Amino acid sequence: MLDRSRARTAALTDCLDDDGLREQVSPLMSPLVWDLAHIGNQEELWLARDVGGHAPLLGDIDDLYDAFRHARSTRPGLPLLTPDAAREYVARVRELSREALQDTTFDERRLTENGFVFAMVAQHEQQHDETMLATHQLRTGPAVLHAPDAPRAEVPADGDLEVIVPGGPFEMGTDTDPWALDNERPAHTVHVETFAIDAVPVTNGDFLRFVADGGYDREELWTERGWQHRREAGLIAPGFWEQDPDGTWWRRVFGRRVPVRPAQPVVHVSWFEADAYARWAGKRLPTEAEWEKAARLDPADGGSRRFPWGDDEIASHHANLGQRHLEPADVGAYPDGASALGVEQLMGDVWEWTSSDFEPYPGFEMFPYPEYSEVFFGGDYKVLRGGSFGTDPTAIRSTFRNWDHPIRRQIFSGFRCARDVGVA
Ligand code: AVJ
Ligand code: FE
Repeated sequence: MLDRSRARTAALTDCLDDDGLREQVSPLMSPLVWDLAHIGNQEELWLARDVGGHAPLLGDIDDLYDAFRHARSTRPGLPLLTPDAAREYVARVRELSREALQDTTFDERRLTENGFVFAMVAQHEQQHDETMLATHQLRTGPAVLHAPDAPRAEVPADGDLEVIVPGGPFEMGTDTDPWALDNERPAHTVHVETFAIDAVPVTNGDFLRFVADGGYDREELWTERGWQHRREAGLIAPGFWEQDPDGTWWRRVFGRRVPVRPAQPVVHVSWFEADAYARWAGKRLPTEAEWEKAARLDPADGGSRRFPWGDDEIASHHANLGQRHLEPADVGAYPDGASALGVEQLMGDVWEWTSSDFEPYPGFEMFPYPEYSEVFFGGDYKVLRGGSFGTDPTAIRSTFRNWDHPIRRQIFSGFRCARDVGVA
């Protein structure tokens, strides 16, 4: 898994020249050469030094690559390693990680403490690879990334279709998943009322109707903060959408201009836009607990599964993950990935905004460092679930929790709606 993440990191960085790697394409993102060396530095801290007991390889570079010392917007001004030096550094660190791996034993059900940090480091690299993919999406200039189109649905799913999720208790989070990060723990029982959830994510076609119905101009559909942001940022459509004088909408996707495909899940929307759409549709966003119950509940035994389709490892027919495609797949394209209740495309395609703030589960214990999750609890963050086309299978499961500010939309974010249903 470490090798797979490194191949992806190389693909995302070897396609640009040194200037491209040093460029800051948006104040929201780091130069790619910072992500590259940060990946190596985190790996050095956790594997080469902590597990392997090695001394620092390059003297005093930890501060440069500490995400908490330097805001993303200031990183181009730092005396960063050159692209070649960064490549050499990450390769040398990897050699030491391999040595440390030889001496580490893994427990089958719960990775031992040293074993866990290998899983954490592999996921960390994949998370930064997704962040680097978002940086690529923000770049201008010719396309440098290539991939086959995502699957098309012969018959796109009916966007109005909902699934009823029965009320009652279910087990949220996990005590036993060896890959789970601290914020996914511990398992705990949560009661939710019976509710309805969309069987598939909200599509471009759905969202176009919201745009055409004046959704961006109707204050009553937005929260107060959402409306203020919509005005200040001048939002009129999802991120990377462009309109021709004749009214046709296009999307800019990794350096190409493509028609807005009605059957594809909408991507690059902020929480505020998702929330306004849901109100326009007479619905609401699901809570995080509702989303997880829709994904995990097995009504046959009341248990919670690792993935919507069960506990089988992720295969390519289940979900659009791992940057195999550079776009979400049409709704209806992954019937094999449906949950036991029949909810589709929960994994992959687009991260799904929920109505929930990012908070610790009852009994949360920080592990192994507070800067992964703990320092973000109580901040201005909404939870996203399920992963996107740019998320690697190692870095996603139905318990995985992502979070971001409600104004953000450079991430591969979409959503689906839910609503209350009266119980007879
Ligand atoms: C879990 C995606 C919000 O990218 O900020 C990367 C993951 N943590 N390095 C992020 C992470 C430390 C994190 N997210
Ligand atoms: Fe990081």
